[in-house]
Formats: sequence, C-alpha cells, structure tokens
Amino acid sequence: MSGRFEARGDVGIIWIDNPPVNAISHAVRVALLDGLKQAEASGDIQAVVIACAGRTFMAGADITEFSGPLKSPGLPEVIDALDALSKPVVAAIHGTAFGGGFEVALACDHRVALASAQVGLPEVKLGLLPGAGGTQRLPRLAGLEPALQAMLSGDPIPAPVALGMGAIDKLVEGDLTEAAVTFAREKIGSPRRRVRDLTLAPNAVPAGFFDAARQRTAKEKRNLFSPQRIIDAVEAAVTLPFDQGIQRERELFLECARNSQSKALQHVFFAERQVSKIPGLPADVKPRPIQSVAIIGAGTMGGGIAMNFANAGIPVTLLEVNQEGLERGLGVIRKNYEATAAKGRLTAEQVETRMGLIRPTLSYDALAGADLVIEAVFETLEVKKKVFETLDRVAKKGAVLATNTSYLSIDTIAGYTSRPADVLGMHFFSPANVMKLLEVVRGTRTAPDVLATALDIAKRIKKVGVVAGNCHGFIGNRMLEGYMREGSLLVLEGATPQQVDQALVKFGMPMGVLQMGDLAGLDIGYKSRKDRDPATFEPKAGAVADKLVEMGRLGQKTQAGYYDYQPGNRTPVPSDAVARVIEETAAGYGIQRREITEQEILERCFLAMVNIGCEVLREGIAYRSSDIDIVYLYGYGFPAHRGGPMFWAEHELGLPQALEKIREYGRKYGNRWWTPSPLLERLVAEGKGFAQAV
Ligand code: 3H9
Repeated sequence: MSGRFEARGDVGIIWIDNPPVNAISHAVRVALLDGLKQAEASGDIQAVVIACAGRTFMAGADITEFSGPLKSPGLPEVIDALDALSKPVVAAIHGTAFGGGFEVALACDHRVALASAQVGLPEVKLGLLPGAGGTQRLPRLAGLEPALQAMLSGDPIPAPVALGMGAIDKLVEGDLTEAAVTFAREKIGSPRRRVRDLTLAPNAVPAGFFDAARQRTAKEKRNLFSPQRIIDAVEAAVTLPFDQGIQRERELFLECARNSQSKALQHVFFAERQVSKIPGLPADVKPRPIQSVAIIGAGTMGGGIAMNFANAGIPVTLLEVNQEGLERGLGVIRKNYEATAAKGRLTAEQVETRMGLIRPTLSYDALAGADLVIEAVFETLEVKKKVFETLDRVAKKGAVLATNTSYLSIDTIAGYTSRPADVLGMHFFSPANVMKLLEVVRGTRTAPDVLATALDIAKRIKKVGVVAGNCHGFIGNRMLEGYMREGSLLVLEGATPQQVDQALVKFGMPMGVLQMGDLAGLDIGYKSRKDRDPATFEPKAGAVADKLVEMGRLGQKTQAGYYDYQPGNRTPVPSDAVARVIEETAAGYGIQRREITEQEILERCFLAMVNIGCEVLREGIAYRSSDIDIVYLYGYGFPAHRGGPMFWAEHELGLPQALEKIREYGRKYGNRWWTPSPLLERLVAEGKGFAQAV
C-alpha cells in the first residue's frame, strides 16, 4: 500500500507511504488520484490535507521509472485532478519536498511545513526540468528571479527561506499533521486559492532578463542542455497563459528526458548511492570510533588533508620533520583559510577555531593518542618504510594506519608493521581540501572494520569514498596513465598541446591533459620515469616532458611547461620553444607529423583509459563500473553530464564500437597499449553491458 485516505472529521487526509523517500511511483500516483476522488465524492469532507508517512514528504518522481515507458496516470494528470478539486487542499511538509513532490505541494492551495523541512526543484541535477507545473507555478508564487535561481541551481531551500519567498505559507512546530488539519479547517468555505490563477505582475520582467540569464547560464553551466530549457519554460510562464505554459513545459521536459545528458546524470545519481555498498562487507561491521587524527607530513597534501578534519571539527595533530617545514605547512593552511574568509565563506573566528584544531608537532610521541594516522610523506617505499616502522612502535593499539600513497603497494606498506589488518590506503586528490574523492584502498589483509572506518570518516569529512583494490595507481591513477600517454603521443604525432587540450575541454573536462601536467608539475612524472622499469611504460610518451624538465620548464610553478604562464596567471600561452622541442623529439623518433582530428584525440585519450578501466574491473580492483565513473567525476573533473568514462564508452559510444576502435588503434599503432581487455571482448561477444561484468 503506497497510500490511504483518513477522514478526520470534516478534513480528509491523503496519506502517502512509500519508503524510504516517498518517491512518486506509479502506485503513489494512483493513491493520490484515489484520495482526491474520495475527497471529492464525500459529502462530509470539506477540506483536504496531503501528508506523508516516514522520514520525508515526497522527494520527487520515482527516478527508477524514467528508464521504462511511463505508466498512466502520469504526475501531470494527478496535478490536473488536484487543480480541479472543489475543496481547499493543504500540503503538510516535513523532510524534503523535492521535484515532483514540491510540485504536488505547489498545486495545493496552501503549504505548511516544519521549520526543519526543505523544499526544492533539483531536476536540473538530473538533466531535467520541473515537469509537473513547477516552472509555471513557482514564478507565480515566489517571483521570477528567485524561482529561476531555485530551478537553475536545484539546491534545497530551507523552509524558513521558502516562507520568505512566499513558497510556503506557514511554519509549524510539534504535530505537523494536526497543524495542517487545523489550517485546512480554517479554509473551509473559502474559494480555492489556485496558484495557476495568480498572475505575474506586468513589471515582473526587467528588460533583457531572459537574455542575460541565458548568457550567464551558458558560462556557468557550460555544455549543459537542461538549464537553457528551464529558462525557456520560465519565460513561457511570463509570456503565455497558464495552460499553454504548462504545455510548453511538457514539451521542454520531454526534450530534456530524451537527451543523453539526463540519462548520464541519472546514472550518476544511482552510482553515488551504490558506491557505499561494499560487497562482502558484513552489514553488522561497526566502524572504529575516530575522535582524533594525526597526519604525517605538512606538505601540500598533508596540509590539505589536515584541513578536512579541522573543517569537520575533528582535532588533528600535524607532524613534520623540522620546524621550518612545519611552519611553512601551517602558513599555507592559514593562507587557504584566509582566502576563503576573504570570499565571505568563513568568519575570522571560524578561521581561528579551525587553526586551533590543528596541533603542530615534531615528535612521533604526540601521535600516540590518535585513533587514525594518515601518512602523507614523500612517495618512495624507503621513506614510507621508516614512517610505518615508527608508527608501529608509537601508535596506540587499534589505531587505523593509513597511507596517502598514489601508486605504491598497500600490502608492502602494511608489511612494515606488525598489524597489517589495521593498515589501508586513504588516497586524497589534490587539492585535498577541495576534491570530493577519497580512494579507500583495501590491502589483502585490511580488516573489515578498518575499511568501514575509512568509509565512515570519508562521510564525516564530506568526501565520497570509493573502495579500490591494491595495484599500481589503484583505480584513478592506473587509468590516468593511458589518458596521459595518448595525450603526449598525439602531440608527438602532429597535434599541438593546445589542440589536444582544447578538444578535451570542449568535451567537458575542466582542463586538458597537458595543462594538467603543467599544474601538477612535469617533474613528478620525470622522477617517476627515472625510477621505473622502462618496460612498464611508453618512453616516447615522456620524451617531450623530460626535455622540458631538463630545460627547467617544470610547469606552472616555473611559469613554463608545455605552455608559458604570466606571473600570477594560470592561462596557458602557446610556446614556440615547446613547439621546437616537440618537432625535434618527433624527428628523433623518425615520426612523420600529420594532421590529427578532434575525434582521434577524444577516442585515443578516453578509450585508452576505458580499456584499462575494463582491466580494473576484471581484476576486481573496482567493484562496479559505476565506481570507476565516480572516481573520475570527483577525482578528475570528468563531466557529470557524460556519466563518467565507463558510462560514456557504454552509452555514448557503445561497447561494440569501443572494442572495434581499440582494435583499429591496435592495428595502426601496435598492440602494446591497444590490446583489448578480455572483459570488454567477452561483454561484446555476449551482448552484455558493464552491469553484467561480474
Ligand atoms: C522529478 O521529480 C521530475 C518531475 O519534476 C516531473 C515528473 C513528470 N526516486 O539519497 P538517499 C532512493 S525528478 C527513486 O541515500 P538521503 C535512493 O536511490 C526527481 N529513488 O537518502 C536510495 O536508494 P537505496 C526529483 C530514490 O536521506 C534511497 O532512496 N527529485 C529517489 O541521503 C535513499 O536515498 C530528486 O532529484 C527518487 N526520486 O537523501 C530527489 N530519491 O537505499 C532525489 C531517493 O536503494 N533524492 N531514492 O540506495 C534526493 O535528493 C535524496 O535521496 C533525498 C534523501 C534528499 C531525498
């Protein structure tokens, strides 16, 4: 049962009960319609309340139904019935009235809510627009500008703010249902107050309002389909009579629903919720309590990691080997906080509270009380060995010992201690205080409750924790190697750095692969190539970067890398010197430089990455292809509207086409890096998708 009707004297309550979030499934739509029919038919019922059982009001349309044919009645039909009712209707809102849920409430005469409730139209985050009257009703109730802003951001609006906007009529305390019933009873006998009958004031539209909104949105929501349609729909609320506006909204909603971006963003919604479900981790495993944390290393990573804990109110001890390093690290942290304060996002007092939570030390003894220790020192096994041997001596029994290594073996590092079950990887992404991804790397001997602790702490510091298995580079950096290799090879073969980068940015990446190298520092790859067995990587791919490093062009930090940079400016400027290095290096390898198309740039960069992703999946390094997508969305800025690299390969390209392209590049460039993953071959042969990979 997804709903029921309760008569409370002369007020009828339509109860919706569809756990966990009262998503408006087919059964809920039927229950709403039935309730409205009963209310209309009953001579005793003079007013109606729509209320929800459980933890929330309706959180929106049931997204799981979007992939199949829509079963009648649709939500617009339900809302038409609500509009047609002859008796006043009040929505009783607690929890979250989102999307279609808020649209049901907007079609009621009045909305009462608990102060803790939130309302909102988050459809834009799913590549959609409010498709059940929201684009026509919210502007009438709340005014054009706030309504448009709410729909373009999709962000939740706290009930007190919604009250101020006019989108909620009354905040109540205590028994919400009783308060809504009393409110509804007061309205008995009054004519209905339908939002559709309200008119926007003729002067509601400042000159050029919609053009300005379109231009601003094109910049702020680059490449996104639905925001522009939201503006079109809201414009219709102003220029067309209500019924025609609704019709326009419907057309635009369907355009969005058919667009590939919406499917990708729905995939992201479910991928985000899947990622915390860890196969094989018993449901009753309890995370270890973490009240204090220690970070070893106050460099860029260590400092950024420390900020996450201070931001969450968790005391953090920060260890460095010398006073100078410690002071430099603390100085950078303070500068970061002060920059945030200067933007008005922190008060001076908050800056001091957070700095106060970070306790600097030069002594390992100060780490003895920490529940979690995260090592963020230099990326060599020699250095890590010393750190973990020392930690094994000083850390308290039961402390979780984590390494922030990007590539090294967790099992090897765990082997430096007498407690490998307590050791795992917690791999943060730079800048560590900003990027939402945390790769949680389980070693062979990591205890289940240690894994659960890392995932729990990820949530506490507002990161998305993705579990990865132990291999060189784990999920993200292992796949990145293919991406960077192809980006660099394309430059040798004939593309300019800017041509490669522009193609990737046009695709939706926040920056190109060569710009990314400049940002991270070309010396990092240079050092790692010197340390690695050349049989494990493509030396040609590093040849240009190696020469640039030897010329002192280390990237942005020296204002020269693949590009030139002006002091204090991150805008890449093409460099003639680099063009010469590229040509000489290509000639040295006997490469005939040629025209490279945008299509080849995209296919080679992303398919190289996806092919490795298939291996990551085949080897069980990632549990699901959607986990890989989440790594790329939150760790590397892959555009969410393309769903992640694996979703892109499966749904934009198609796995058979992806395999064919990989084979084609293998024929052209040799099989060393273009041998198709056996998993990809199997899935294509069996006509399956990534969901059936394991
Ligand atoms: C829309 O309304 C279109 C209309 O304008 C037009 C129609 C014509 N459907 O997030 P949680 C599941 S578009 C189906 O972990 P929380 C979720 O997958 C919709 N399932 O909880 C998870 O399942 P599982 C506009 C949904 O407390 C479980 O519920 N609405 C839906 O952290 C718990 O979710 C939205 O976009 C759904 N709509 O957060 C709101 N919502 O346990 C989307 C959730 O199997 N939802 N589930 O993994 C949310 O923002 C959050 O879920 C909410 C609760 C804040 C409500």
